[in-house]
Formats: sequence, structure tokens, C-alpha cells
Amino acid sequence: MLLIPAIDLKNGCCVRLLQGDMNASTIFSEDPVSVAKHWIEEGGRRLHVVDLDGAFAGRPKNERLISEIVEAAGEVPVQVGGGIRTRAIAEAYLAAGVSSLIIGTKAVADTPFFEALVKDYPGRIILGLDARGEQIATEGWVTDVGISIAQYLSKVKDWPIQAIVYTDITRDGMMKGYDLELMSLISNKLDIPIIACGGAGNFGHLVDLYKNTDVAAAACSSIFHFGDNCPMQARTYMRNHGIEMRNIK
Ligand code: AMZ
Repeated sequence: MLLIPAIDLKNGCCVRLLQGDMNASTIFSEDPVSVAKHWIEEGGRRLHVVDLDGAFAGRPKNERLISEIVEAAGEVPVQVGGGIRTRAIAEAYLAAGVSSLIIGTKAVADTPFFEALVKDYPGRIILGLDARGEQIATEGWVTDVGISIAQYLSKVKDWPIQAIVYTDITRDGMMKGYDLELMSLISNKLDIPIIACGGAGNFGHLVDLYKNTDVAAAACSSIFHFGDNCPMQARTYMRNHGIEMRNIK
């Protein structure tokens, strides 16, 4: 398993939203580059960065900041999502050193676009799968596309996707833990590694996740931003509970 500190960007700040609602945001920091450096110093081995303004606008809005984060991260891989809706934007991010791209809206709205991108950049593209229950939501999670997780995954399951970042929208930012049954259902079905996003409120939730499902990693924000937790402490806690650290494929 891998723990991935998450940085959500809104108006140049690092924030936490509740269930994806832009009107329910808490600012963690006005200096996201320092946050990125901090997580790396404290043991983060990969970063998850989302341009929230970009996800809503349909094009990147915090790309300069993201380039600075990538530069500050050095050898540590940074996965980036939010507003990546064209080939030119995807390639610009890859050229800027982003290790993996998270594609949500466009993957669902334009499957041939997503298929071509995944096949041209095998192992570099992550599917951003955001859902309320079984139903996928896109465009900042305000659009319900009427497609279920199972329907969509049946189309893409054999493509060389690096991973699937799966967010259970109703739990995102709530710190109440994961829906283990749903996580288990999704992670058992596929060969593609699942990165669980949002929901963890304490290290115990992560232990439950790893003990009861086949997820490969968890991207977490609140547990690292609130209080004094850091990725290193999380790893020690997990190890003490018999969970070994390894990278996702
Ligand atoms: O919190 C939200 N409202 C939100 C969010 N965190 N909306 C989108 N996103 C994230 C997805 C994925 O990582 O979880 O943005 C990315 C997808 O962006 P796009 O532009 O490809 O749909």
C-alpha cells in the first residue's frame, strides 16, 4: 500500500472541500508549494494534486502553481488532475514533469479521446472515477452523467491505465472512513490498481481499508492537514498493524 498526501488547489490555496462543494471550503495553507515540500520532508513518496478551479472551469487554472510543486517535488512523482480536457493540456503537463495525469470528465464524456491518450501514454494516465453510490459524476461533480461505475469500467478494464483514483463523493472531506463494501467491490474486480481518495479521518480508517479491500493506495488530505500527522507516522502506524508499505504498480 501507499499513502499519498493530497493537495487540492482553489484560488492558489491548499483547501479541503466537504463532499466537493466549492462553497464549503477550509483553507489549509496559502502556500501550497511549502505544503508539498513539507509532505515530502515528512516522508511522502508521491503527491496527489487537484486543480479544483480547473475541474469546475474545464481547463487548468492553477497550472503555474502545479509546475512549481512538480519542481519542488524533484524525484517524488506528482499525479495531477482537474481540467485536463485536451491533448495539448495533457501533453503540456507531461512536458512540465507531471508523472501521471488524472482524467475524470473527459474520460467519461469522450471515451475515444481517453482510450487514445491511455494507449499513447501507457502507465501514465489515471482514471479519475468520482461517484455518488454507483453513479458517476463529472465537471466538478455537479453533473450526473447517468452512467454507473460498473458500466464504465467494463469498457476500460483492459486498457493500460496506471491506476483508478476512486472518490466516494458523499464521504469526501467528511473524515468518517470508507464504505468498505463498495471499496471492496471495486478493488476486487480489476487488475488496475485502485487509489482510494477522500474519507479517511484517522489512521484506523486506513488500516480498515487495507485489511478489508484490495485497494493499492489512499490519497489523503484531512488526516495530514489537521493535527500533527505526517506520512511517516502513518506508515509506522500501519506497519504496527501488520500492513506493509509497497508502491503501486
Ligand atoms: O471536489 C470536487 N468538486 C472535485 C474534485 N476533487 N471535482 C473534481 N475533482 C477531481 C477529481 C479528479 O481528480 O477527483 O478533479 C479530477 C478530475 O478533473 P476533470 O476536470 O478531469 O473532471
